Amino acid sequence: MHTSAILAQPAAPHAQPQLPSAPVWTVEAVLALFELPFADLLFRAQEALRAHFDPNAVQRSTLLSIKTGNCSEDCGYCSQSKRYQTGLETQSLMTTDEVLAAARAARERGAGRFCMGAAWRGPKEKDLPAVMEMVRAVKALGLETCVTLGILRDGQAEQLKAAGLDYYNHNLDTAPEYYGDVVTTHTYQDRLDTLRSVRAAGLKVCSGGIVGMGESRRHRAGLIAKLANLDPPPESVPINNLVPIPGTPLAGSETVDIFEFARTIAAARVTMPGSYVRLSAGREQMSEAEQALCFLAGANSIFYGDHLLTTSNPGTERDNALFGKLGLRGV
Ligand code: SAM
Ligand code: DTB
Ligand code: SF4
Repeated sequence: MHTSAILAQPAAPHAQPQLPSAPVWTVEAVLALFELPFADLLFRAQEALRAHFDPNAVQRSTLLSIKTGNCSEDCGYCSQSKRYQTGLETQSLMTTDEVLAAARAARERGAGRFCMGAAWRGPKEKDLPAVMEMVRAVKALGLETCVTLGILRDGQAEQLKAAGLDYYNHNLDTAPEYYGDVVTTHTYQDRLDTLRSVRAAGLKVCSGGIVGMGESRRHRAGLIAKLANLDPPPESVPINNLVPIPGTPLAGSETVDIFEFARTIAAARVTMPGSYVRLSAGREQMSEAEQALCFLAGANSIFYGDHLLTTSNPGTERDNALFGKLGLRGV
């Protein structure tokens, strides 16, 4: 900008004192992390983890699909889009009693947070009171609450906050320049706008993405940079490994090797050291050693319970056995 243009700016009438801004992560800087020798990257990730967390404590969230399938959107990875023949059994919105039964069972198994997901582009005004009732009821069990309902309109995040919601999950999923290859029915800017309204309502943000959708390493670095540059970064960052769903456009995507997946987790840990980084979908397809590598790379959260939304997850017995072998403590 030309100097006279700067001088021409009128002073803000009630200028706020400038807060020190968070460091900005360029895509190049995140790519440089990906390119480190593997042991160097994992060492950086462990340093970051240990500066902020008990390195052997793993946060556990249980997922429940409260409304399944028949979604208007065309997300190329998703079993729940009505545009793809995935053989999914659809289900309309559950009752609060059904949700409560699942939340009680999750609490008994040791989950600390209960996440409710709905296959909507976004909630309609008429849907929100029922979801708010579920949030109130789950919260009253002493669990942290999270919902993932899609794009929010003005005022909806505030209503959810008033019902006692702790977290809203809304993933950026990939780099901005690759998003249009994955989804065409809404935009990256729609996702960012929802994250902004969630933050403005005082909710905690859960936002991450998917690895293995045919994206490049630069795209993976671009996703991590976008998340890390949110101000503040999300408190919770789920990193999903694509679960290929037959019938979806991305079902045939090439699998990303485990070292590249672990590098993505480590890059999230180094750039967002104070956030929970969740080893999310795709654990069912990983060996114990591969999951252990992801914990070494800085993951400190998982989905806990037999089911994700429409696909399976390792059972709690298997997870408890793995935690025993690794000396990890579920929280
Ligand atoms: N409809 C809402 C939305 O799209 O925001 C909430 C539910 S949506 C299923 C939540 C997230 O699940 C997606 O953003 C994506 O990151 C993840 N997801 C969905 N299908 C997946 C798959 N097959 N493999 C890995 N992650 C998946
Ligand atoms: C997230 O990042 N992963 C979860 C949760 N947030 C909602 C969903 C994973 C879905 C995996 C495929 C399925 O079960 O349909
Ligand atoms: Fe619908 Fe969410 Fe699946 Fe996209 S990811 S098709 S918005 S349920």
